[in-house]
Parts: sequence; structure tokens; C-alpha cells
Amino acid sequence: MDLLSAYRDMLTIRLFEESLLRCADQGLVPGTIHPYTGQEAVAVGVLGARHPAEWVVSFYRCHGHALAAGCSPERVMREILGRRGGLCGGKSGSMHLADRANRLLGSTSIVAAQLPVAAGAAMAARLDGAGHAALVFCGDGALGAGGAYETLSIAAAQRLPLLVVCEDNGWQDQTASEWVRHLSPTELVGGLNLPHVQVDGNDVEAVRDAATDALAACRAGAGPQVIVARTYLRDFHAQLGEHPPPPYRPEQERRRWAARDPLTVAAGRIPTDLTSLHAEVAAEIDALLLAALAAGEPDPATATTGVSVTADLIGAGR
Ligand SMILES: Cc1ncc(C[n+]2csc(CCOP(=O)(O)OP(=O)(O)O)c2C)c(N)n1
Ligand SMILES: [Mg+2]
Repeated sequence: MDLLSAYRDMLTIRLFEESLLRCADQGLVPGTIHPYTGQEAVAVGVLGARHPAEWVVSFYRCHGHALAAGCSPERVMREILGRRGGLCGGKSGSMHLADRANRLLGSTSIVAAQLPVAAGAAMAARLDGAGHAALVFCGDGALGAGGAYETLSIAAAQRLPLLVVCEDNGWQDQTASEWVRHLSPTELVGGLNLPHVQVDGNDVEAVRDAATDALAACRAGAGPQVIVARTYLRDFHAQLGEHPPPPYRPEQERRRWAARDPLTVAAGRIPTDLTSLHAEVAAEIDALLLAALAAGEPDPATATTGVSVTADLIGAGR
């Protein structure tokens, strides 16, 4: 893989998210945002292995997935800030990003609800007969939800070409996953006999390799594959309004993970100086943020357009 280009993509997501958090502190973001900081290597590694015709389904922590899927950062920023020109015309906000052009089928705020939707996309891929797969991202807590179990069971029985990427960040909102009494992601998928691998989710090259292999298996008819990517949120679960949550995780744990930040891991393998790249990406993000803030709100006359889901959603753009 081109590590420098992956680094640039991860840096774009990081600076995008950090700008948004600063906007939130100033009361400029309507609703809640779930930052993706620290988990960038998962989105960039997995989506670097995707065929552009393959559908992706995400959840409320979807900004990084959208950017790594190829969505315009400017349009995503406008969407999250509720400005004119947003990716979904202002109807998605932070948690429900969708983009037909880049085959982002949608994102959901309901934990695990993205999994059955993705199984449908995998069934559509199978019926298409073009040898493609469908991909879904979820948290480690999501795999403990009933809908996840049902989806994996049906997907396994039907050998659907579905890649499930579980982003195991060790926390479920402000509850540590080790406090929760349900099976761990690997226990659950192992119990269902699903092929799965655990990967260092802060190592973009390792994630990319795992996704390349898992997608090849899906496309070859081996049925659903699961990647459990161990990673960590750099900031926090979510921010509603102007006030970030009080610290809820042990400082020592945060420091330990900060030392293994995905950008640091990748930078350690890139021989060139990255200072000018940082300045370049920061300038790009500043420019699109200023343009978004200068734009007005969406035209109220568009409030009811494009809100019904029709059968052509999957078929369009084939
Ligand atoms: C069905 C449902 N139950 C509860 C919630 C509230 N909730 C939002 S995020 C979250 C934690 C999910 O943790 P995980 O799946 O590990 O994802 P992460 O947020 O860590 O990325 C919960 C319980 C919800 N959105 N949907
Ligand atoms: Mg989690």
C-alpha cells in the first residue's frame, strides 16, 4: 500500500475531527458528535481494500468512514454543521451520513442496526453476480446486541459476502467493555464458527492486509468474515452541545494508547519529513471549515425532498 497516502488520509480525518470538536466547544454543531480520533487506521486500512462498487454501512461514529469512502470533506463538514451544500442536504447531521455516489449506504444511531442493513447489501451483491462484497463497521458493544447475532447467524447460513469490521475500542459509551457481561467479539464470532482475525487497529498496514484477505475470501464465496480491530478513542465517546464529557477513563490507559497513536505508528515507517504535509492538510481543513461556516442554512423548501427510500437506492449507479 502507499503508506504516505494512507497517512495523509488518516491525518485529514484527525484534523477534520479536531476542527469539529473546536466548533462544538463554541456551540456551532447542532446535536451530538461522536469523534473518530484515534481509530483512523481502521477506516483508512479497510476502505483502502474495498472495490469502489462495494457498499459500506456505518454507524453513529461515521465521519471517518465517510471520508475514507471518498466523500467530499467539504460536503461532510457542511452536513455536520447544518449548512447549505451538505452531503445529505442537512437531513443527516453527524450520525446518519449516506452518499450513494461513494456507495456509503447509510449510517445509524441505533447500536447494531447497521448490521442487518449490510447483510441486505451483501445479499444484493450476491444477486448481482459481479463477485463483490458488502462491508459494515460496528463497535465492540454492538456485537453483543441481538440484531448482530441474528444477522451473523443468517449471513453465515446463507454464506453472504459480508465483511464485518468490529472496532474494538474497549469502551461502550462510558462503560468499559470488561465490565459488561456479554461475550467478547471474538468469543461471539468464534461461537458461530465465523472466520475471524484480530488485528492491531492502530496499524494501518496490518488493517489493510487483513481487509484485503477477508474481502478476497468474501468475494470467493467463503461467506461472512469478521475483523476485530483493537483500537482506542483518543478523545471521548461523544459531545452534545458545548461541553465535552468529564474524563471517564484512567489517565494511564489514555497515555498508553496515545503512545501507539495510528499516526505515530505510520509516521515511524515513513522516511520523509511530514511537517509540510501537516501544514498542507491543516490549511485544507481550515479552508473548508471557513467556507462551511460562511454558508447559510439549507433552504427550508428542501426539507421534505429526498426523504423517502425507494427501491432504486441499491440499483442506482450500477
Ligand atoms: C439500541 C441502542 N441501545 C443503546 C444506545 C445508546 N448507545 C449509544 S453508543 C452506545 C455504546 C456502543 O458501544 P460500541 O458498540 O462499543 O461502539 P463505540 O461507541 O465504542 O464505537 C450505546 C449503548 C443506542 N444508541 N442504541
Ligand atoms: Mg466500543
